[in-house]
Amino acid sequence: MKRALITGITGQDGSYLTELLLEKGYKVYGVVRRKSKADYGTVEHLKKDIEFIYADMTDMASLIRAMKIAQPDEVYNLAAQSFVATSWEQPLATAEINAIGVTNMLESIRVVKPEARFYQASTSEMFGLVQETPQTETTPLYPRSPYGVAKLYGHWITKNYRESFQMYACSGILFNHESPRRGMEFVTRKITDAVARIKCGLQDTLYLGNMDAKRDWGYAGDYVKAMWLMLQQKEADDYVIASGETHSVREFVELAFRHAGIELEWSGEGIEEKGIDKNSGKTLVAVDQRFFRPAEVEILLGNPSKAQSVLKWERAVGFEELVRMMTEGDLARVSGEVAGNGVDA
Ligand code: NAP
Ligand code: G4F
Repeated sequence: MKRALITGITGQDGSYLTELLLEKGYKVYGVVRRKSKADYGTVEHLKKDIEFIYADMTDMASLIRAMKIAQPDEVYNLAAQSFVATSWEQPLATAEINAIGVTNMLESIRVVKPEARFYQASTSEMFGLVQETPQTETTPLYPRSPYGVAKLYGHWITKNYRESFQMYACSGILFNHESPRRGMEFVTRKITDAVARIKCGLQDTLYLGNMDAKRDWGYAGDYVKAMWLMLQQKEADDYVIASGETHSVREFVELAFRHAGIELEWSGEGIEEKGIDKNSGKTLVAVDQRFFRPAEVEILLGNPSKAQSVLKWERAVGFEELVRMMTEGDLARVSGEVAGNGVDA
């Protein structure tokens, strides 16, 4: 039985990766942080199948302890302060977790079990002010947020440990991936949750920032398969994982409302732009300056050719299907809550 240690197991990707590894017969160990109220996040439903270890990316002693307990064949480092907007509010904590935390994990592996295979959750946010389109493994990096800068360190320290100590250490440069388990503050989930709340009469308007931003969005369940594949190769390497399509935030909004049976038409520009319900004439979407970022990543578009040819990785879920899955998930959840609370939807 193979053994895996997953940091960030309570997050979106942690849950899909755990399901995949359990299906493959792994023994799964998950790093969790101590909280005032026990909370297993997205893996609540898998609690009985996981061995949890209390540790923190900023505390190397705790990671060494986690390595000693788990004795893993594979380590998946998914833990991060992953919300880009927060990285301007907490740049030092972001660096401690997303940059130094990676070295803490790599050193812990070196001390306890250097032959363990290591996956680092790198990100398309490192491309930032993109230097070429589409982005590949060789595109120059130009991060635009404290999050992106910290992840760039994590990316390079992973490469450096591979080259310095011959460790099997890979970085997956993953483009945005979403799901019904996505955190509520990320734009896709914020949209699908708002669509459901508006549909159920619990919210009037969805306020967003830059709707011109374009992202290469895929489904998290597809992307965790690539993480696993990266650790099954003969040689460690880095791979771009992307859908190869880019869509604006505005397109995502339109499609999510359409799945809920609401057609929008747009009026105004910039901060005055509004999404209006064609039927009722009500303003359902508006712009709020507070959601703009100090520096923006305007467009991301990845080229996953290397992963397709070497790893034989393919995504199964396309953009429309992803939006449908997330909107339906939130519609079911919110309408269930409304029914449960006795509120008339
Ligand atoms: P997520 O849902 O925000 O999950 C982050 C996880 O990290 C949570 O389990 C969180 O634990 C844990 N964590 C945060 N700080 C920690 C610390 N100091 N010590 C230990 N654990 C800590 O993120 P995700 O979307 O699953 O993404 C997984 C990884 O992929 C992240 O590294 C992210 O930066 C990267 N990534 C994500 C995407 C994407 O589109 N989703 C794209 C590229 C790269 P708590 O539950 O205790 O908060
Ligand atoms: O959903 P987002 O917050 O994701 P972002 O910044 O692209 O980061 C995500 O993907 C990265 C991979 O590229 C990961 F590394 C990272 O951990 C995270 O998972 O924002 C997407 C876009 C941005 O351009 C943002 O400015 O949506 C724009 N946006 C417009 N209005 C908004 C909003 N984003 C949020 N969160 N909230 C808004 O109201």
